[in-house]
Amino acid sequence: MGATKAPEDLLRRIRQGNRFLLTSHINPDGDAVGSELGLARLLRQLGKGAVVWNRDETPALYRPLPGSERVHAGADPPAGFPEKFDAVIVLECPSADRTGLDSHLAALPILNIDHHLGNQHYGVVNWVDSAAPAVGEMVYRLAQTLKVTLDPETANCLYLTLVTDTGGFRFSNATASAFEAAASLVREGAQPEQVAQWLYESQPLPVVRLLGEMLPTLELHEAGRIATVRLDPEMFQRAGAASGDAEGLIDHARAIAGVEAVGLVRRRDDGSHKISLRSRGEVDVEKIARHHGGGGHRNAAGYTLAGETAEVQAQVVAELAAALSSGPAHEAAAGSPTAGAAAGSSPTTAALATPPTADTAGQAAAASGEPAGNPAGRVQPVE
Ligand SMILES: [Mn+2]
Repeated sequence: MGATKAPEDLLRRIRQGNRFLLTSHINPDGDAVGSELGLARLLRQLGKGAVVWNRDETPALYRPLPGSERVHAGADPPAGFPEKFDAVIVLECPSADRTGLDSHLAALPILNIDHHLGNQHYGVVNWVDSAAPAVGEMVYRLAQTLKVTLDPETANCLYLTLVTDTGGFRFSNATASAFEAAASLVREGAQPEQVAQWLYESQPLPVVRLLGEMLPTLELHEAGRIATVRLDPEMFQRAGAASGDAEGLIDHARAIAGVEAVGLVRRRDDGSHKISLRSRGEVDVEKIARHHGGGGHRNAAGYTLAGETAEVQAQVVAELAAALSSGPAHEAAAGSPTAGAAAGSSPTTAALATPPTADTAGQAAAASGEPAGNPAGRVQPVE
């Protein structure tokens, strides 16, 4: 599937319309927010009105993006909707219901711009390019077709979509066209250093303090193939951290060489335990979570367990050990530990790089209360 051009019908509707509502999926990620804000600026450059409306708030991570303060968030429509709008442009969203706003959106023609393989073509116009590294890259192509010269702020918005969707140009969707678009956007004024600082160097202090609380609890099991970490309410208190500050901390344990599966045992105020599991490659932790009434996807899942912390942790380790020995990763590892490590890491990259996989994962993970990002290295909102 090569890069496709924006369909004529889309161009015509954009040229003829005066005012557009832009939206994306619930729990918006970098590609969603960057594409929306970038396209909104581009439309305004064409003399059109554009309002971004998302069901959920913009994650703190993406709030430095220009225009994020103007995003309308929540279940209630913005002023003048729908009568003052000509069309809805839905970006980076595989189905209409994933906007969380579909009952409202039906009032207007929907222009669907996306790169998910499983996109349901719910628009009157559907521009779906599953080869695109990010929807922001499609918006960039749209700008070229419409002959709009980007300003540096718009270039930054679209550049951010490439960084987040490719995991900082690490996933297999970091294709030549991803780098080409990135290079063009830098030429148009995007600032990689600035964007990297927003995404990777803007952690609130309590998050780093909480990491400091968590790391001494790190234990390795099964000859270093399983890692466990723990959190409890006292640690949050000492770190001055809020509940959401733990998001992404588990990835520090998964980044250890040789570790194939991680369990985070988090004791809550009421004494129950929230278990978060992460794995590499073929090691399936969703099965474990589902067994306990939780959910997620193969490499990231969560559930709740009652009991004493030590017993809960022992059970987590036992179930992860069973998952290791039943997965193909184990068979690969049987011959040589070194080969096993390599076999464990490369399929992860391949599996997680495909946008539909990642999105399905995010969807399921969100349903289970797990972070909606890609846990194997995608940028995760740290709020
Ligand atoms: Mn995307």
